Amino acid sequence: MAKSSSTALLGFAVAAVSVFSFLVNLAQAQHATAATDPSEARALNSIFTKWGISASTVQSAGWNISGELCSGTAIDDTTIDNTTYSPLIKCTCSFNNDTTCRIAALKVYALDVSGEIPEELWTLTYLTNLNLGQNYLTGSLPPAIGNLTRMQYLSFYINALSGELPKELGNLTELIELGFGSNRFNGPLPSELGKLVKLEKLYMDSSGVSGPIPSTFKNLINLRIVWASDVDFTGRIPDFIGNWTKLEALWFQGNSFEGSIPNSFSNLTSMMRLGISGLSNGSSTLEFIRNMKSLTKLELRNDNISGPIPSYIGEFSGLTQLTKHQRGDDKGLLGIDTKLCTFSYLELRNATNDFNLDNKLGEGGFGQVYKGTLNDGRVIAVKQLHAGSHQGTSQFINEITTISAVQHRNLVELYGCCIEGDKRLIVYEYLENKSLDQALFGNCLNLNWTTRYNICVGVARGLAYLHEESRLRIVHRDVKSSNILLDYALVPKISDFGLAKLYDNEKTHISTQVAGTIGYLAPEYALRGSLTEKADVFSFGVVVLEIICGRRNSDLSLEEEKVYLLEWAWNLFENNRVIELVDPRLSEFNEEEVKRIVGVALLCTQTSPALRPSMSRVVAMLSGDIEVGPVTSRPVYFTDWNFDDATSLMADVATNGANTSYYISASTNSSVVGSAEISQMNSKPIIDSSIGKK
Ligand SMILES: *[C@@H]1O[C@H](CO)[C@@H](O)[C@H](O)[C@H]1NC(C)=O
Ligand SMILES: *[C@@H]1O[C@H](CO)[C@@H](O)[C@H](O)[C@H]1NC(C)=O
Ligand SMILES: *[C@@H]1O[C@H](CO)[C@@H](O)[C@H](O)[C@H]1NC(C)=O
Ligand SMILES: *[C@@H]1O[C@H](CO)[C@@H](O)[C@H](O)[C@H]1NC(C)=O
Ligand SMILES: *[C@@H]1O[C@H](CO)[C@@H](O)[C@H](O)[C@H]1NC(C)=O
Ligand SMILES: *[C@@H]1O[C@H](CO)[C@@H](O)[C@H](O)[C@H]1NC(C)=O
Ligand SMILES: *[C@@H]1O[C@H](CO)[C@@H](O)[C@H](O)[C@H]1NC(C)=O
Ligand SMILES: *[C@@H]1O[C@H](CO)[C@@H](O)[C@H](O)[C@H]1NC(C)=O
Ligand SMILES: *[C@@H]1O[C@H](CO)[C@@H](O)[C@H](O)[C@H]1NC(C)=O
Ligand SMILES: *[C@@H]1O[C@H](CO)[C@@H](O)[C@H](O)[C@H]1NC(C)=O
Ligand SMILES: *[C@@H]1O[C@H](CO)[C@@H](O)[C@H](O)[C@H]1NC(C)=O
Ligand SMILES: CC(=O)N[C@H]1CO[C@H](CO)[C@@H](O)[C@@H]1O
Repeated sequence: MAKSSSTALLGFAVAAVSVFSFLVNLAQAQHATAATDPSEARALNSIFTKWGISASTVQSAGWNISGELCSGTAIDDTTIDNTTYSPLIKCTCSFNNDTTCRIAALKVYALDVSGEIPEELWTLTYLTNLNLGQNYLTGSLPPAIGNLTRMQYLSFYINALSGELPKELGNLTELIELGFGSNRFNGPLPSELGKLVKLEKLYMDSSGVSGPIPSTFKNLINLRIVWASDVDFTGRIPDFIGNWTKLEALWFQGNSFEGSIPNSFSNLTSMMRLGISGLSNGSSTLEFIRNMKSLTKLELRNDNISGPIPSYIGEFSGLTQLTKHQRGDDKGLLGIDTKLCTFSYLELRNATNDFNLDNKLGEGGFGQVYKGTLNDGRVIAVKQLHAGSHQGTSQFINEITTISAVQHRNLVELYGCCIEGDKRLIVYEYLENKSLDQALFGNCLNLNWTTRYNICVGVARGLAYLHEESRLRIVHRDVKSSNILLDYALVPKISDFGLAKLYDNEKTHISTQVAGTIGYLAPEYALRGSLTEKADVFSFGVVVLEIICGRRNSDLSLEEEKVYLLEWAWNLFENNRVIELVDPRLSEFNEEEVKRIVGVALLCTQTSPALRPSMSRVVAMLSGDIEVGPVTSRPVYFTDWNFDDATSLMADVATNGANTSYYISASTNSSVVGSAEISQMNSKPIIDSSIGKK
């Protein structure tokens, strides 16, 4: 440890006189009317150096720091929250009577910065606003964080921070907002957090903490928004929450609470959005909502709610969503036995202009997707299941329950759904830039190398979250380019959870029904029905190759040696020619990154699931935090499986688009590949061949 920190200091000294000297130009600063405190400038310099944030990154964010750090956007009247620039600082120059400026706000948001938080950060004691959200920060939060006592807005949301939360967080008594959700912390919430009496917003969902909510939290009566889903909170939901009378939103879904919903909740008259799920060992009635006249969304699932929906609910004019589910009997998964009433069919028909073909966005798994605009102006994507779709109600419910139980930047967001008669519709956020396969193979977007690289990292993060970080461990089972959507900023979002399955990392599930898409299916799963999260890792590897090469995983129109992407990639890899894989449309790319990514893709597609890395390791490898391990064995592709009719199978798939999700009923016998009957879960019957006669 001591050795590495002295190396870091040396690195700083070298950097300070070369690339990063622009940050601290004291000679120039003397002419300015207000100058940044030199020790703060040095600290920031050092932090940015360690995080690999360069002068050009800063420049393109509209922050000109040649010369004086506290100038330009760092001192204009925006806040770090209402500009899109990142990284950015804000200075305040009004301390004492001197003209020294201090760093009052620091934003390093969504920059994919990785590594630990440099200790210099804890010397910036004038900070009131620190946003390090959506990066890949690792390591723990040290007690020194307690030195930043002026802090009002603090966010570490969506990172990979670990360890226990330091009790010194309780020293930050000016805090108004605190976000540490979507991280890998462990241990309890420190009782000292109860000292944060000014706190109004607390985001701690999927943070990894556990145990009971400390009794000191009774003091947090200024809380307005609390996100606490997907956290292993135990014990009863505390009665004192009924004293948080300013609460407008409270999310307690997927916790381990027991008992009932406290009666004191009836005092939460400002509540607008409330979700509670998975309360074991208790029973509640809906009586507590009597005075919640401002409710717009109420979601109660598996809470053993009894009694009728009260008649006064009609007076709740803002209530657009009431979801009341009870435990189902399917795969231990959250179940539904009542209708979701979120959007009416009529409303969605209206929104999509009667499912007008002009509004059709594409073909999702099992159904068509339309763009729509609701009366309130919100733009949505609506998936309408085919009348003849084989996706049954259970897959439909599966999709809704799975996706509503998870939340991540790289997963598509569910807005709601509608079942009316035999009509089944799912409503998602609308994503401007369509699907990855349309971008890659449809020539509609020109994705440059940086964008492609970021898409690989984003998809990897979404999967790492599903597999390792969310409390529900989920295998997606249908990872493919057409199931990855791109938002306005080309951030990838995984969609289509119709085939998703909960899994238990201790066990390999053997199933008789294999589901997925040919070309992306992991061999052990396709042949033996043996399912772990490593099946997704395989599919991810295939998608990555498609991203690099800008072509589908199989394409019969290409020269023979290129038809099967995995095979071609492996041949080039063996001959040290992987650069030839790169999409010819890319005029610029980074050769080192190409080699790294291809290495990762080949590791992910190893035949033995044990040789495939976990998705968190994939993220680390893609970010360059750890070395890409050795790729040892040639990946298996359909052509290697000795199917009697493998060629005709591939031909069928290729001509009809290798893009459709299938169910395959396979033998569970693991030593012999039994006859597997493939039937398509789509209206067009294409393939009806027997595979697997070894
Ligand atoms: C940035 O600041 C330097 C020094 O104050 C100045 O010379 C330069 O013109 C500025 N650049 C821009 C783009 O504003
Ligand atoms: C940003 O917020 C500050 C403080 O609320 C306000 O004064 C300023 O006008 C806002 N700027 C923009 C560009 O919205
Ligand atoms: C600032 O200057 C004023 C006027 O000279 C003086 O009264 C005041 O005490 C000074 N404040 C500080 C914090 O030094
Ligand atoms: C935190 O503050 C204490 C007391 O002011 C000081 O001794 C310590 O060095 C500070 N820690 C850091 C990391 O700045
Ligand atoms: C900071 O927090 C620690 C642990 O809760 C406590 O012992 C210490 O007194 C606090 N320091 C200050 C200045 O409040
Ligand atoms: C709620 O606040 C009141 C008034 O401060 C207090 O008397 C009561 O004990 C609190 N309830 C709980 C459950 O903490
Ligand atoms: C609601 O708050 C009032 C006033 O603080 C208190 O008397 C009452 O007991 C609370 N109701 C419940 C059900 O806790
Ligand atoms: C259920 O609640 C009862 C009474 O509070 C308690 O004795 C029992 O241990 C609880 N069971 C479980 C499984 O939590
Ligand atoms: C559900 O609530 C009913 C009372 O409404 C109770 O009899 C039953 O034991 C509860 N079930 C569980 C699993 O707690
Ligand atoms: C359908 O749209 C029209 C206007 O475009 C609106 O007046 C009507 O209320 C809408 N109906 C529903 C059910 O949303
Ligand atoms: C790559 O494309 C993105 C999005 O279109 C764009 O913001 C970025 O500047 C491009 N990068 C390069 C190096 O061209
Ligand atoms: C690269 C590209 O075409 N991006 C588009 C994504 O969507 C936004 C919003 O519609 C467009 O402005 C971009 O041009």
